[in-house]
Amino acid sequence: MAGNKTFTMIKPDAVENGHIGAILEQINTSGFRIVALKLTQMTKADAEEFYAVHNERPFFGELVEFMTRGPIVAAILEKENAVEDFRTLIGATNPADAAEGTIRKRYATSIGENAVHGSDSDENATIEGAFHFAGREMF
Ligand code: DGI
Repeated sequence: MAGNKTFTMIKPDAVENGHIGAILEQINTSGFRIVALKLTQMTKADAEEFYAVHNERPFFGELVEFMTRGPIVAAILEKENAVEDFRTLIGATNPADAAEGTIRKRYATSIGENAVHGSDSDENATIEGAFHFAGREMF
């Protein structure tokens, strides 16, 4: 899984607010193929591991609490230049700074509850995809 794939989560806020369909539609019409997909919920241990790189940050507790409070949609996406193009599609971390038409601009509510995740490197896309999916769940 190098170069042409990325990993995403539709976060609990966007699931609660009924945006799963609209976000998947925007992902598909932007040229990404869905390789793996499921509705799941992270445990506290899952979220602490997934976001371990942030464990010294002041918002870490809040981030773990948020990401575990309800179901998420996890997906692996395929496209040329997937990681960078998907980061462009979702927009800046803080929706207030996100470009018009981006997923976070449309569906996020705050910097903490920002609707979607997108891997920040090919290496992390591989690690994060494997964290959520078994080989037989990837198509
Ligand atoms: O790669 P991103 O998701 O755009 O951003 P990141 O890797 O810097 O941070 C990961 C997540 O952590 C981000 O999507 C939301 C959360 N986060 C980042 N900065 C803040 C934050 N949450 C809160 N509450 N406050 C922050 O300043």
